[in-house]
Amino acid sequence: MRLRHLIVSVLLPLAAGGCAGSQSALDPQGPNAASLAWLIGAFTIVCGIVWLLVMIVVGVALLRRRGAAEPADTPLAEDPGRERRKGAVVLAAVLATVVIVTGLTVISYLATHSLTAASGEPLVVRLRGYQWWWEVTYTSPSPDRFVTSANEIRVPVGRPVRLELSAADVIHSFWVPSLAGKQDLIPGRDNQLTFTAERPGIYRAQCAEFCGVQHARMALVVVALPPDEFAAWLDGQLRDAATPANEEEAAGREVASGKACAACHTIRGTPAAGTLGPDLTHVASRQTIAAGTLPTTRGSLAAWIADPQGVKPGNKMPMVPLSADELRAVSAYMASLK
Ligand code: HEC
Ligand SMILES: [Cu+2]
Repeated sequence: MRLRHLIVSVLLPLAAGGCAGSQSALDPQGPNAASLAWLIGAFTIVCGIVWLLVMIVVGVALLRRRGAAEPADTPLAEDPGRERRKGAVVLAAVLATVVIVTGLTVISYLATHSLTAASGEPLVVRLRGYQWWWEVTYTSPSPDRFVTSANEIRVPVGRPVRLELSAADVIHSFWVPSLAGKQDLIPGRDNQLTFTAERPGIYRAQCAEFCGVQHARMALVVVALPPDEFAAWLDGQLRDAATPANEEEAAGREVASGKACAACHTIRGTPAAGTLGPDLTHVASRQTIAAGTLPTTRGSLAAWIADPQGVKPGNKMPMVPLSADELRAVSAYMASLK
């Protein structure tokens, strides 16, 4: 009874604990993540078997010694047959070790190799890490089709995506466990990561290298879309910011281009052209603001603009003093930037 309780209490958390979902290396949604999941599975099984064998041999040795102790007065007595058997066992163990270690090295080399392999023309996306948000730039063979966004990467299903990783300030690390392995973003060094999403879906990523006070609130989502939906979305992103539909939004645009906001943020089609913060041209089309901190709604935009330091203490956006009317107008305008 007690043993059963023990087994259940050990296995249940393992079975229930975070093995699936939108951020799990054990629930791969693309070939790159699948090869890593396969690798960890193979390592776990092989090492588990080795551990079990060692434990069995140790157990047998402990039990047998009691009965078969050699007479104390002849410690050097030789039994040629027994010596030969011992030698054979040691040789077999050494050979098995060599085979296992070599095998594991080869499969891990092959799996690592497959991480940068891509079939077909990849979509190249530049990902730049800032304290504490992600700048995302979609590149294209024609320079007038570059688009900058933040904290969200949209990708077409089935097409390889090559991320070109860089960092503006400190070392960050990009990890989207459902789709790929982990890769660092290092100031002054360009890294790459390739992945393919096989199914439409939303996959969560997280900065995986401690990068300062708001490291935990530096998330990102990868949204995988059918290719035609992706193309339509990209065309929409290429357009300038939506023109205000009413007086309130027009007043909000005045605030965004007249106040300090414009020094840090770009809103294409308006005078705002700063580059210290996320591009806001289509901010309302993204799922979250402040790198996964809040869902994008008019209310959370207002809460953020009114007091960014209260929402995400220490982040690099200062509170810009606004009147109640200005705050209402600018958040209405932000919410209209689909
Ligand atoms: C000194 C530069 C600076 C100023 C001034 C500034 N911001 Fe920001 N803003 C930032 C930074 C940096 C972030 C990213 C913060 C983070 O997520 O850590 C940000 C984030 C945002 C976001 C969320 C965007 C997203 O996609 O996550 C909005 C919306 C925003 N700012 C609007 C404004 C408005 C409106 C003003 C003016 C009232 C303003 N900002 C003034 C630097 C600035
Ligand atoms: Cu980071």
